[in-house]
Amino acid sequence: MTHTLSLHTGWQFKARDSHSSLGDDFAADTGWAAASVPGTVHQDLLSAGRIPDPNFGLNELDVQWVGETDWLYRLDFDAPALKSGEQADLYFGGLDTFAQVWLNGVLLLESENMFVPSRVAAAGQLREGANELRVCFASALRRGQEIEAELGKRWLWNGDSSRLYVRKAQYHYGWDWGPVLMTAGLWRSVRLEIYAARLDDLACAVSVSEELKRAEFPVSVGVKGKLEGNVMLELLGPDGAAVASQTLPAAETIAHTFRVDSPAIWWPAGHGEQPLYTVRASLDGAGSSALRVGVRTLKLVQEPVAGEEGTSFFFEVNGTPIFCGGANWIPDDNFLPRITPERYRTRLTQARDAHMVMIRVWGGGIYEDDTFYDACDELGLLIWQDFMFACGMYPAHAEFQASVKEEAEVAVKRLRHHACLALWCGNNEDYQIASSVGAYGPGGDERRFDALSTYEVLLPEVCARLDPATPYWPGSAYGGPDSTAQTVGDRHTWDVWHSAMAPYQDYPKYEGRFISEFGMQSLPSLALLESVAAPQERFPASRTLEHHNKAGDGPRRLNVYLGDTVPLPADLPGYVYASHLVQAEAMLSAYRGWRRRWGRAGKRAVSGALVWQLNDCWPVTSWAVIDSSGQAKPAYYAIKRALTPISIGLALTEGGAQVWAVNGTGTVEHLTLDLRALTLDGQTLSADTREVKLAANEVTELGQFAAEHGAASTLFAATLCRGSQLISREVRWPEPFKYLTFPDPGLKVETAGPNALSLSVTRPAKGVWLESAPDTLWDDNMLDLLPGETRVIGVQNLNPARLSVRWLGAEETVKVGEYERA
Ligand code: BMA
Repeated sequence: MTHTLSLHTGWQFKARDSHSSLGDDFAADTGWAAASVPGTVHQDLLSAGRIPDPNFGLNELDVQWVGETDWLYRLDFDAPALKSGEQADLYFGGLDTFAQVWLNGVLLLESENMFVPSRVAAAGQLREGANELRVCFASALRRGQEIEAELGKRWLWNGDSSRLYVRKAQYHYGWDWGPVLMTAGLWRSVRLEIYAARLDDLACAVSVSEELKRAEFPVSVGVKGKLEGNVMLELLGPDGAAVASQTLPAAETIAHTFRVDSPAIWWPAGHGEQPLYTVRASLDGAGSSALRVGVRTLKLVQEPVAGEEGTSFFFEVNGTPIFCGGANWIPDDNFLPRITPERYRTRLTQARDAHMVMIRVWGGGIYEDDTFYDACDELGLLIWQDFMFACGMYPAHAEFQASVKEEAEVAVKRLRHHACLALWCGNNEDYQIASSVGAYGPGGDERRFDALSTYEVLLPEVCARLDPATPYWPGSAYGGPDSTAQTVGDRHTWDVWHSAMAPYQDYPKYEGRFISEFGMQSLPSLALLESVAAPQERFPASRTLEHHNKAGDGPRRLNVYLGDTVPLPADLPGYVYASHLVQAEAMLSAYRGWRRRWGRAGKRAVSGALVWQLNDCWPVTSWAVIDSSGQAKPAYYAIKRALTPISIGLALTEGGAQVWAVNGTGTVEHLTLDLRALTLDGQTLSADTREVKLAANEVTELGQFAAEHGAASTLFAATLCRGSQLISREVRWPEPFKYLTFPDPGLKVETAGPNALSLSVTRPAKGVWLESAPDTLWDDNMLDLLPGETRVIGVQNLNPARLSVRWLGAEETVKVGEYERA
């Protein structure tokens, strides 16, 4: 029987005292405090009251010493006597980062890569009864800087340059949205396993015939230790019922293929269900191990785009091309062990609820926890998985590559069975930085691009060997020699915000075949901001506000986009609102414009748009559409509207507006299109209603809507309905908004049942933003309202007493009750 002893309680930690020997330091009676495992030293210092909360004010600056210090961890634990033939392994899920581990005074392990778990045979050192486990973490910052001093400084964007030599989550060194918090500690689980035999490396690369009629589940598993007794392999259906089983004598490797006719098929969110089968292996008396797998085909299709240059870049699942609206994911906290499975699920559910189907796990973070990918399997979110390299000219000396190879093998083996996994990707923007320093692209000297061998030889070899069914892509962005290519590969569209600071209205011009990054900064929610900035540190000029914007030129660029778009705000709530409105408008422009280019079969010109970024790791002004308290910003609702399965679009032209609709469903749709042109104070100028037919999984152009009274003073509204059911709606105002005079809309907010509010106006209102409690959830928000219509908005956790509203042109945020009484 396997006996597993979780080693999570009873740990202590202290700062290493360099004046005493390591032995004396570990044996010291004083200086120790309780430590959390899994945990980080910052969490432990916080709970011991020894550091202030780094998320508040400028505190981050005061805790930098933590990352420059070496830390000791110790645990005394009892172990049972080993029986004859038994082995004992110590298992460390993750050590952050330069760690040495001793058991009863014997050095058992040295580890330098936080992404690689360690399993060490401990039987030789383990004692019956009391045992002493000791761990020393050297400062990753100092160790990295020593290596850098020896091997040379290398180019990078973001963080201390020594990070390029250290296999530690790169965002810990600070990023243009994240603080410098150099954690250390036992960040994933720790346990002692005692066994005569145990199962290892359970795998199942499900495959299914093209017509989805017949699935194969080739299960394999290894047995370590004594090869006695039997292994039972089982396949359970999505309902948990047994489908098939096979018992085989224990051997070093056991394999058996289950075949299933008419299997339940796994689909991305919005395209079908997410049934998951379970494969389970059980070894007589030694427990079991299981994986959940989904049956689906997945291809990355790069084919000609009719009438255009280059090739498409779309994902086809079960033979259906999928437009991948979605987002980039960064670690949801600076202190990784604080992210619970529930928090992962909440954040990912928010993404799914906004009609996103793809999440990119960005290369400056971590290979996420199993529970993250489990949630994506269940929610139907496809995963674009980067390997953990970001914005740097990484080294490729033998020792470094050996560590990378081990890291990649561990990651691929752990994640390859997930139905959600759509792509392995070599790195984030390393081709871009190589181009920028003349080491890649036309005229570039590729001999200076050491890591090319990592992205084009090492990683593809690991993927081809261990997960041949999942496509591999060298980098994000990547499109051959031109690192900003628009007609091949994926593209990071930073022409808006970074580089040229192009107007967000121009997003459609800066398309790519698949836009894997683009974004617009905004402030976090007002409530979150107020919780981390002292009252005198809030507005207008404040060190705290600027400190909580990590992009060097962030506050300046943000002000340019605000100044281009809206009258300059007069107070903090106005500033938050203005930045939210601009971000939401930018998202609409990008998602609507690019999705219009989804085209049709043979002409998939743009096939995905992943916003930079879904989430935040601390309270900050950033490109995130959900702040670190979990509150969705207005941009979130804008994206949700633009990605709704059937969506109407309007683009302003000199003479009026162009109209189109995207039908992302698999069926032909017959709907009613209603077009209206209005004056800014709401008089109808012209109206048109017609029946439209929208082909399945295509974009249909619906013609031009003329502005008879001049586009500069006309509001355009388009609505798609199925009978009386509203399917999609778009309103376009003349831009820039800052020149418009907005009349008081005469807004009425009424209760419409237990979980709904109804909204109506007597004059048009732009950007109506409802707020209540921080945990209030809205179906839709940041609305454009027109006279003559009533909008019903679903809402959960509404606190009516705190319900407030603001719109563009309002002088302040007003409590709903007070506004209506006035
Ligand atoms: C991207 C990302 C990040 C960065 C973001 C915003 O390219 O890959 O490196 O945070 O831009 O600048």
